[in-house]
Amino acid sequence: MRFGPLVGHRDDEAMRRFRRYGLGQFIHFGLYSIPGNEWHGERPASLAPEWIRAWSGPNAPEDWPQTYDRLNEVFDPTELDAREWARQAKRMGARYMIFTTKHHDGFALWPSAHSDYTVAQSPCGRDLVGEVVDAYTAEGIDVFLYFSVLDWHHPGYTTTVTDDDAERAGWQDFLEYTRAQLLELLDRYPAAKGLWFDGTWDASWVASYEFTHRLEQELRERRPGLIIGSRFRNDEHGARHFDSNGRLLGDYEQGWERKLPADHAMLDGHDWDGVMTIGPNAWGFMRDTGDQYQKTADDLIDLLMRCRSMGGNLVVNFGPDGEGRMTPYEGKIAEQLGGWVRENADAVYDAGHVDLDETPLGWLTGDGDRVFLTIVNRPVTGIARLRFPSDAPRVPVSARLLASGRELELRRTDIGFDLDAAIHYDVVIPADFAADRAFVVEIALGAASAGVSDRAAAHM
Ligand code: FHN
Repeated sequence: MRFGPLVGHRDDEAMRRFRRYGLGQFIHFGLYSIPGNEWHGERPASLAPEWIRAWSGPNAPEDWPQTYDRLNEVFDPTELDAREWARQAKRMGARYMIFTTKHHDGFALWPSAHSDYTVAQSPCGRDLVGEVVDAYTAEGIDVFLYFSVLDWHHPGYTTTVTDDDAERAGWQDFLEYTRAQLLELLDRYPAAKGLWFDGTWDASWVASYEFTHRLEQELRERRPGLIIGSRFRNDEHGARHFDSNGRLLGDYEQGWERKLPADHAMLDGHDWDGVMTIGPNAWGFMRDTGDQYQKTADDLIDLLMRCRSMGGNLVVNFGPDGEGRMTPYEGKIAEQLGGWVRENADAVYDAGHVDLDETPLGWLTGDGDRVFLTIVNRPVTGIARLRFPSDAPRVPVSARLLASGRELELRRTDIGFDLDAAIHYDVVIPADFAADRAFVVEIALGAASAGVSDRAAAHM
């Protein structure tokens, strides 16, 4: 495989930091934030709002793509305060964020020297990428630059592989423009920690594997330590994310979009993150979410801890309005999620997958000395039971509620299963403990010989 992975499994400081991000924020912001999924009271039947330029059919406005493309002439998000976004993200507990520098419409949120379709050709005139990178970096939040290869604006962009000489020349121009913009992003924003690619599925890009292989090498040389997900390029057989021999193409698995791995084993030791919308499939701003279900803070806590239990990060998406304001609902979610994460930080950031049987009560994370059980489904019995292998060198020795520190009764319970290779540990959840959200039980581990005596012995 000549065009397989350029790097193997990384364990440098940047990747160790990635593993401890825990929670991230995605922001989709661009020209599509202006219509917010509707135009003069009409809206497309079934498109994600940031795809509105692709609107067609009987209710699409006349000359819609041309109208959309001229939105740069009115793009002026005067309410956008990147420092306010960053402070909100900090309160939410995000340790990294991904910002759409250029989405599929091709409009660049930085004054790119390689395009005439950027913030510089709009009343905005500001370098929004620069503002975001500076504001988040100042809050200690790492920034990843989202970049869509797919580009509806560049005349040379084509979805297919073509034999036509003029189209081939156009595609070559497009490749050079893409390379120039990516190098420009790295040069302009040295604080950015990673590139987050999108729109890399068309046959034209897939067939450009020699170019993308060279370009990945160039990007890595230009910025040692840069993190690149698996969605950038494919091998010479068209295999994406993983090459034809099953090796990861990038530093982490980047295919978990609005879906999560079924279990830890299927990840095969790869780093990963899962990106998630708050609505069903809306990344950009939506003026009216109608009866579409909006995830609650409880949903996101559940998803966050599910990701952490499998060693991944959860990235929650936000779609500010055309003025650059966060929506009230998303603002509320950020505060609620942040409140929970603050109280339970030990279970979120430095804790990852633990090799214990899953439990229907919720999600397990651990940091070597402690196991954290995030209880999402509170047991009616008042007993949270965990299975440990009977030969485990380290076993539970004490338990408490992580948020308050309240000590909990812990018992070693032999339930008498024939040939059971597990020992059960029961944590008693006090009946007088009221919780209106998921809560975390912290279980300290100690040498097996120091473990609590079993229930039978305790009652003799
Ligand atoms: O088409 C895009 C979509 O608009 C959005 O940007 C998401 C974010 O991960 N990515 C694409 C589809 O994979």
